Amino acid sequence: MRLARLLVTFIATPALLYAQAVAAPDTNYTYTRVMVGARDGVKLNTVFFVPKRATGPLPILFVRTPYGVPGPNYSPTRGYAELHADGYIFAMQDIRGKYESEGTFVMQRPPRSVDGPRGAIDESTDAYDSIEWLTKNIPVNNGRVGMMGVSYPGWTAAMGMLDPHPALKAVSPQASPSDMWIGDDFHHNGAFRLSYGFEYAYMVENAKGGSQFQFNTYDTYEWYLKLGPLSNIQKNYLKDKHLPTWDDFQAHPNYDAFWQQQAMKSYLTRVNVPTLNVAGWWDQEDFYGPLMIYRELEKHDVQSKNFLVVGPWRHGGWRGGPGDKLGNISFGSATGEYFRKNVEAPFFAYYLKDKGSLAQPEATLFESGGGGGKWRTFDSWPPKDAVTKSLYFHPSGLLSFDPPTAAGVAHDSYVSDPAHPVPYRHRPIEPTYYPKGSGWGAWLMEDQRFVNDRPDVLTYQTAVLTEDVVLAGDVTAKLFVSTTGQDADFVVKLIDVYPENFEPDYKLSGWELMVSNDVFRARFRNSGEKPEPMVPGRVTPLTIDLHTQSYRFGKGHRIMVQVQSSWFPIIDRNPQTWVPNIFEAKDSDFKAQTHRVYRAGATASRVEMQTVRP
Ligand code: PG9
Repeated sequence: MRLARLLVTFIATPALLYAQAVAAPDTNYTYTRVMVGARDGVKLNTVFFVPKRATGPLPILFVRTPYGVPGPNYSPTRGYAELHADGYIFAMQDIRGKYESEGTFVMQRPPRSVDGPRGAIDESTDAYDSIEWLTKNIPVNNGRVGMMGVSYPGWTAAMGMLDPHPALKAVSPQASPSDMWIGDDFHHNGAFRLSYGFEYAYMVENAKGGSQFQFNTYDTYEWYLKLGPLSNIQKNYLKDKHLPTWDDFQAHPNYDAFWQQQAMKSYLTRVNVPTLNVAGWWDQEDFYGPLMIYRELEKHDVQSKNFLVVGPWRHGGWRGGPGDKLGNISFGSATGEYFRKNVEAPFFAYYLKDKGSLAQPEATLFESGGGGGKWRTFDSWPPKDAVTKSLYFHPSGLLSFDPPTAAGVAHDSYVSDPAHPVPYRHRPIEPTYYPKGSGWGAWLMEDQRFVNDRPDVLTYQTAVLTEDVVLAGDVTAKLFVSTTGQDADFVVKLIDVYPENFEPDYKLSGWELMVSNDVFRARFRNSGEKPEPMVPGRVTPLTIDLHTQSYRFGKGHRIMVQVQSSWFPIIDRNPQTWVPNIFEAKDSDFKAQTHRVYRAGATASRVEMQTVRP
């Protein structure tokens, strides 16, 4: 069974939904498979479905994927019913080097330089060449193409916008990564996403058609801890086999040219195709990416054709299903259906079929919390009238919008021991894409009470709120820290604490729901390219981007902030002593250290958030 199909069958990874097999062909479509030649002669495996009952020329929706294209026993409407109700030709392609396509796969192949050699290829030229073929060869197409996709296919859609084919009229990059070192799948602020990075690299590169690493331990927390230093992955498991992406992780621990060339930021100045950026507030893989793409495109969006949609979703959670719930948290309405019907379908219908008048607001964001949630629209994001408020850390675990009054120095401290890292989610932690089910998809919704009583987690919480606090915009942690060691990670989590007697659903009583979070590897505090040791005992300021949110902390709830220094095994362990490259650290380099978080006077740690009136 193809890997993509296997993954979809068991865990319905939304990014892979396209490859989902159905029992029989959809009799409403004719299915064709062709090899499309790119400019360098490499042939790309491409399938397309043409509606049989088309009464006139139709536009083409085009998806380029590393996860395998469907066979004839498939319905393009699966997960896309609202869109296909309008009538589209649907085309899908294996990107080069994957499944049935020729050529070499390169993980997140950096765009070629525009003044580089003639005939150079990248994902944008492959998209261009394929669109050229599709529009010339598929009968009764209307000469317009839309690209879309979730995650990797979202990124290939975004790549299609660089020097686009003239027929490319609309693009929806959904959960597209944009910078694998700063904030997407493989690292966050330089901290390596160990379990995801390793398991994904293995899945995509161990075999052309994909495969899964076979863990001999169900609880991967235990497996990764026993693994010891990262170099043991090559030594004890991969042995003589080399995965290009694993080699790259080891060779490029810092934000060097390798990662910078791949990052999308500098290329987005070239884009002028109408863009519908889609993200999920609780996307466990690529939340940074879509927001960054939206903000960069916005800088050049003179014609107002760049839009943002964010809903209460996990990675790809808007594809298929109602989207009324994630993990144990309900949102009071079918948010996925709403998006597909009222945002996605009209966007493509307008640009590809001249249908409707496109009343698409600049930003359509779901405000979660407050006992469910609601869609809100904005003419800019963050909202222009947002006011920044700071939540300060006080003695005895108190969190307050009031700054500390005491001058001088005060701190809380904890011992962070790499031999006992804080689990990032409830154990047992199944392999990320475990075929028999994994908590990966909704881990960001998990109740954070499971770490409250750990001595290496600092917890600060407000009094019970007497009125709603509406977060609308960016969240940033400004910490002042020190360590007895020479490096440390700091994880900051902004949490909504449900009332102890939560009547709408008593199982949620006291639930601690993460609203925003991220990790920062302190060696990169001054530069991603040139990491520096921390000076033992020196108070050090850290600014940690906790991204952006639209969330209502309801009256009767509390707001909580937790600070900790490990999040294992999604983040690799920081040795906390100085090693130039953590991938080369030895067992003996990993040492327990005491970290302090300061909370008074000029070193008052806080979480800043943009708010609007309730
Ligand atoms: N998050 C996945 C991914 C995208 C791009 C690179 C690496 C991983 C995905 O779901 O496609």
